[in-house]
Amino acid sequence: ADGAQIKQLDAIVIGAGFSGLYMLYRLRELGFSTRVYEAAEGIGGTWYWNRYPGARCDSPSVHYSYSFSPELEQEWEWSEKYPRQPEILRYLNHVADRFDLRPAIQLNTRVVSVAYDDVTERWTIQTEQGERVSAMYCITAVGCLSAPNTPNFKGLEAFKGHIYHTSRWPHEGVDLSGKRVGVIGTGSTGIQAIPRIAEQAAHVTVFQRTPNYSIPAHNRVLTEEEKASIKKNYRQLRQSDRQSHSGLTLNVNMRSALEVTEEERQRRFDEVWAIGGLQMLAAFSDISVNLEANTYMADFVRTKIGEMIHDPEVARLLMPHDHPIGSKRICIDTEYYETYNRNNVTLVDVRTYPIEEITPTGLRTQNGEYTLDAIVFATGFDAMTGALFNMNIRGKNGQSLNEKWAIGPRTYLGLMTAGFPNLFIITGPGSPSVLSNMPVSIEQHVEWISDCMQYMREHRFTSIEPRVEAEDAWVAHVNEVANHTLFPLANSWYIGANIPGKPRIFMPYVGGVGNYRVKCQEVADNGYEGFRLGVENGHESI
Ligand code: NA7
Repeated sequence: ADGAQIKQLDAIVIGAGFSGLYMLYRLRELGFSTRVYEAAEGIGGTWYWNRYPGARCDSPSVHYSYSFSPELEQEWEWSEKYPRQPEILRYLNHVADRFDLRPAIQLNTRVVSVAYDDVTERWTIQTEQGERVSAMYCITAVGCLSAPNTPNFKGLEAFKGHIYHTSRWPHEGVDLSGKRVGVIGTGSTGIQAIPRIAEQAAHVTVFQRTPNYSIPAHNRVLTEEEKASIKKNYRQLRQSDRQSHSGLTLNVNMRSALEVTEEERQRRFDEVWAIGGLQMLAAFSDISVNLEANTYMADFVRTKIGEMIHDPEVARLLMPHDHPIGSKRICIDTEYYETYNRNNVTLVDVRTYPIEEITPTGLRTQNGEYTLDAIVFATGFDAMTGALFNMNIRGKNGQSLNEKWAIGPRTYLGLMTAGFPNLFIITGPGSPSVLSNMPVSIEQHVEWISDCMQYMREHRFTSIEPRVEAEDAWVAHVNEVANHTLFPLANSWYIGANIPGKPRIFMPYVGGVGNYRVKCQEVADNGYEGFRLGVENGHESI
């Protein structure tokens, strides 16, 4: 296509999940011509794709929602404390309809390249269908956990049964009744799916490499009184979420686990266990920073596991010992451990006896062969960078993002990366995103980006990118903050450890959502300190 045929826009947004929908809404309000490109057949992002049995959010529904529209808050009804995937997807579809977003969203359109033109100083995307579109701004809203990780086991293609990945679960659903099902993976996803699959299948064999700590959700239906009280207090609740450490208001105990008596510690652990969910890690102030404090809690959870599981050998296998609690994403479950007491569930340790191959009729570990009709991969994602790398992004001088980030992602504030002017990354590496309640982080990013675009329009700037020094300082800061916590002690996807060959760099910012918000605002208030702002073809900076 020649230049004349290329659609020209102010902004291209890639992805129509929580981020892309709100980005579109804001830019439309500000009068920027914007179009959203989405690979899926429908909107919803994470909640479009992850339809496996038991899929549910770990943040309470009232916190896991948009705050930008008080009317939306008042009219939408959440049915349960923790929302199920279909309910979140319905919510996002409601948002798209209510704010008339659909006309600007192009579905079934995978972006395969994103390139900056040094001469026109514009971005051009190309879609899988060959369509090319050009814009002054390109905004990625592709999510942090969206590129599936499917380990390349020997023999995979020869398997005669069905293979499923939890994040690509068939929309028509899957009938597993009467089937012998293998599940690989015991992260958040496996832990949610296994109990539901076990209710259906003839037999479930769980292949576990690393046990995780899982806390009961104690999910339940919200009462009418609770719903009314939430609706009355939304402004206060949002304010406190924005200022909180994790984007979720928890009842944080400011005392150290080391300064209380054994009885008091036990009492507090029992209390948070009974509340369930993410509240667990707020039991004491130092669970995520002090190994001794952390070990008290890890011991408590291991004891709970021991109490729940009838077979002592299975209980032993389910108890994590290789990482501090919370240093990998803590899991939240509904009847996970109890499921291992069923007589149609077998736990197989593939740490001691690794998976050797998939055979036409099942799966073989170093310890023996398991006959299976279906295999479910609950093996997670190439987190934070995978979806960005899949789009072949090229910035100034044709530099590829994949090359620039080959030894680890480099951003300033998680929002932009030097050499890629006017490319904004929503919830990028170096931002608190994946360590937080996502909608709160997403709204903050979207608002920062749209404020920045508005500022540039008002001041007639045409380009913005981080100064290299500012980016280097931010990367160093992200690492330094992480090193004050126990996070680097785990082989987690936060650190790229789940993907063979991926550089081991701690990617998210653990400094807290509230502090991060203040920092981003200061940068903006100081005329976008640390960024280079330019005028058309002038490269003038302030
Ligand atoms: P996770 O948390 O990355 O879990 C993936 C699981 O799959 C985990 O238990 C892995 O074991 C296991 N896995 C991955 N590769 C293999 C191989 N090759 N062999 C055996 N086992 C393997 O992904 P989830 O989808 O559960 O959750 C991702 C996030 O989504 C979650 O944290 C929430 O934020 C939402 P490992 O621990 O690597 O030994």
